[in-house]
Amino acid sequence: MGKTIIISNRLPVQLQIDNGEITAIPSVGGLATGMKSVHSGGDSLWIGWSGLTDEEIPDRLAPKIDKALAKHGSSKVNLTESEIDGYYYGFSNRTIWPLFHYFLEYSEFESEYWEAYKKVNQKFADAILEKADDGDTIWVHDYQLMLVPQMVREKKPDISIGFFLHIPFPSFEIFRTLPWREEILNGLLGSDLIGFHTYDYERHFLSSVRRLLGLEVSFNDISLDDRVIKVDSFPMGIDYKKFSEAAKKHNQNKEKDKSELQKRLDTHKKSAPDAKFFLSIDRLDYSKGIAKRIYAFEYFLNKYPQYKEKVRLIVLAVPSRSNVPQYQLLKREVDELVGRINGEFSTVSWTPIWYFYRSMPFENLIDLYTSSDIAWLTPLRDGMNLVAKEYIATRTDQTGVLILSEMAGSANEMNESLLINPNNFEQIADALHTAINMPVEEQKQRNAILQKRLERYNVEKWANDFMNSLLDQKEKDYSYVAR
Ligand code: ADQ
Repeated sequence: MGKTIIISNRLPVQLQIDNGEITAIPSVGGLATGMKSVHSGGDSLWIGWSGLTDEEIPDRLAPKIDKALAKHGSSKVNLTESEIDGYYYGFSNRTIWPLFHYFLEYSEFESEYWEAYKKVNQKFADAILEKADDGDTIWVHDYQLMLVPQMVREKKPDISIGFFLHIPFPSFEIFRTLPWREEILNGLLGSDLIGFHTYDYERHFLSSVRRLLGLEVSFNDISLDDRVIKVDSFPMGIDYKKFSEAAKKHNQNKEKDKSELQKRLDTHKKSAPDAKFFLSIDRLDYSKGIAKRIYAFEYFLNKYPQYKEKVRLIVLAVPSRSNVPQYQLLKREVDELVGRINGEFSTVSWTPIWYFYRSMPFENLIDLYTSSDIAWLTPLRDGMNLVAKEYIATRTDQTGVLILSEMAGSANEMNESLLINPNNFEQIADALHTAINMPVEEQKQRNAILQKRLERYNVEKWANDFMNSLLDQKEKDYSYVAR
């Protein structure tokens, strides 16, 4: 059996440059953790962009960087600033991201972006081809690299290629508006296995393949002249143990070991023991519905004034893609909205919204998850939403209520939460009211079921299921060709 090559826009390590010395630190993100079982030892290689453009890497440091990355089984694709502008901030995040999240009006169809996307996808494909042998297995990740499977297939027709999309695949009516729709589909069809988070995304993709390319689709197989491509759903899980154990440890912390944030949260809890914390955590992205959530909070305070001074909304927004204009506009909108609502409702002893615009260390994320009575996650569209799963995993005493948008992929597996339509303020206000008053027994019943499911379908199982399915598919393929 050959090696596995994982390929994604970013590598699973972060580079640190200190006095000319380079260190690569493994990142703690879900994908990096989930792939641990696949990306182990010497028989796997991860290819991606290092996060530094060619202009940012002094020539004398380049070999050191390569060496530091190699220690983590990683190899970088070199990209210039202008390539990152066109491929990443351009086509990936101004064309595909908004379109696939149903923000058609935000999608920019610029041929310059498309050219950069093609060029950079070819660079990633070339980086794979340079390292790949015939018996290897390639796993390509996400919307930034949709042309890579076909680019590799052209040069290595028998190699095994899997592709997983981490964001939604939109319905045919949305997807058809993309000027390069056939090219994107053909790029993906270089794979042997194409995976999505949900069955709906899978059906949308198959419908586009049938209607735009006229290919034969039977159940979830696409037949080409010489190959059969399997399309399937693999809902991504979390590193359940990491979150539940961190929460257990956190709950046993003595006063002196607590973080400043936790001490502040405790002080507020003590001063108003009946008050409830609502938690909202996302990257600052228009698809996550942050501004709407804050409007819905205002609606809730007006509809149920008895909760004034009794509830607090903690908004943690992680800075993201801040050179894209829509993200700058959103930042301004959220800043103003929080200011206006706090100005309108605050009293001497109460500020309704605590707003943090930053990334937080893992420890503080656990402080927030474990201290919040209600997690309120209402994306307008979200491929999966791992925050919802992380919140449940940290509720070691099984209390807590999750209010989750129907538009998140995770809603399919989290029926025991309170599912809402993020555009329906009436329903949201009522869900918050229900959550505040939900008996502890009911909270525990719901969370026990959710926890059992999340513990079983964790991120390692997700990665292994995908890899096993890819191996099966390749075996099936060979027998098909041999017939
Ligand atoms: P994202 O859009 O980034 O991912 P999500 O699935 O919620 O969304 O994952 C965010 C991750 O970042 C979580 O693991 C969370 O712990 C972490 N995080 C959030 N806020 C943080 C903060 N303030 N500080 C530090 N860490 C923070 C994309 C898709 C999703 C899909 C994932 C995985 O958009 O729909 O679920 O990929 O496929």
